[in-house]
Amino acid sequence: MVGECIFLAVGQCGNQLCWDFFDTIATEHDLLKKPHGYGLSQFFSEYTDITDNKTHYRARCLMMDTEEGVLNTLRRTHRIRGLFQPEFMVSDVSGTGNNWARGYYEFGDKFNHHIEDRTRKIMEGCESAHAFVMTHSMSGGSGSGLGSYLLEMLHDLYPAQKRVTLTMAPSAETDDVITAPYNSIMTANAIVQHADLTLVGDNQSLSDQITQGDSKAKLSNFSSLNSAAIRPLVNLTAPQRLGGSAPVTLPGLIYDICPRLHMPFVTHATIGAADGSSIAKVFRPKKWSLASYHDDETPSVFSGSLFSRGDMPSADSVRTAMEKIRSTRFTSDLMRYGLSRYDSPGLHETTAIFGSDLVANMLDTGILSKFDKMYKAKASVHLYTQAGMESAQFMAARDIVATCGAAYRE
Ligand SMILES: Nc1nc2c(ncn2[C@@H]2O[C@H](COP(=O)(O)OP(=O)(O)OP(=O)(O)O)[C@@H](O)[C@H]2O)c(=O)[nH]1
Ligand SMILES: [Mg+2]
Repeated sequence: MVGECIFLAVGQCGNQLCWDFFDTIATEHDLLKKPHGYGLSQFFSEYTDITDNKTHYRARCLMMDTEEGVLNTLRRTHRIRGLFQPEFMVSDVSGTGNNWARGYYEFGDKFNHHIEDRTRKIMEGCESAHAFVMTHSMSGGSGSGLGSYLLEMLHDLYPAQKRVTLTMAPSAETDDVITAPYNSIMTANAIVQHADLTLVGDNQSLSDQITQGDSKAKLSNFSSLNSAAIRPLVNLTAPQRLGGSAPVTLPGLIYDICPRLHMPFVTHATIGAADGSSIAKVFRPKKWSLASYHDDETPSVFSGSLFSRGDMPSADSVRTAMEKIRSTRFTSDLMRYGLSRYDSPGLHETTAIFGSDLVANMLDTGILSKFDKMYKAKASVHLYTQAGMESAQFMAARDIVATCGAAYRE
């Protein structure tokens, strides 16, 4: 029996990531033609349609937004729209205007019953749900504010299930949301307290990863960024979905990766070919999904796991690569790794996820300093207090996040 994962998508980025994730795994399972994979039930429920007497699938998923445009477009145009039911889409018309407080207070209040009821309904369709996976961005108002509300609600109502987030953080140089520093710190604060594992990426780093740093190679939309952003989750869940020699569950991964960090961010990278020499490449900044502000651009690692798809690298080459990583950047002996072999023809990828000080760096020198600058000038603070937030909450959240960032370095 494979424990189920329930997906929760919040805001524009969250919903687009979620649909792209399901599109990718539906393709891997050939869901629309010849479904296969012993762990299909992890993400999909089955039902028989009496009109054609065939088995059909539905994503175990609840979708939320404070405006309706994104969900309307997805349900009208996306090629896997048949996997999603309107009953599990919760939306409104006004949006939050990039304001965490409106997402948290106004829409938390407004959607509360609806979300609770729909989540319970999905839970009732599971035999033993073991995790929630939330997709969202930190910088707008819905994915951040309503997402924070949701994490808190899940923690309260379903403490036994792990809460995993796939989170897009603002990029260092190309912030496109003015209030992103406030929204990001308030969201990081909620993640620290209510999430068990966060896979975090930023658009600039993902774009560099795809274009290999070629500034002329412009990305015209979010779809290729999203393919890169969801890849770690696709790969990490693959052994359980498709079968493999060392199936990994999300709760098991949390146990391995975050054995002692109370701020459970991880960083990860997807690399091209699964041989020992390229495994070592995960330490090259262009392969990371999150920007680094380190002087020497290489993070310290506290714990980590590697997952390979397709052809297995030889045991020797893996050992050599791991030794290299361990000897250069490892600050403890907590390195654990699992290599899983399972069928995925044509795919040669290794996803590495590391508990590291990369996120501490991002928090210390990136978002936190922008937050401090804005807060000192009291820029836009009134918009948050008008929406129900106390001004003291800004600094309280900032201090919790900064403390957690510092804890990585101890
Ligand atoms: N990778 C990726 N980033 C996205 C996507 N959509 C939006 N973003 C980024 O997410 C940030 C804004 O967050 P949104 O998700 O649009 O905001 P929201 O959660 O809908 O909140 P509102 O402010 O209420 O609209 C910006 O940095 C965008 O560049 C997406 O599909 N993929
Ligand atoms: Mg939006």
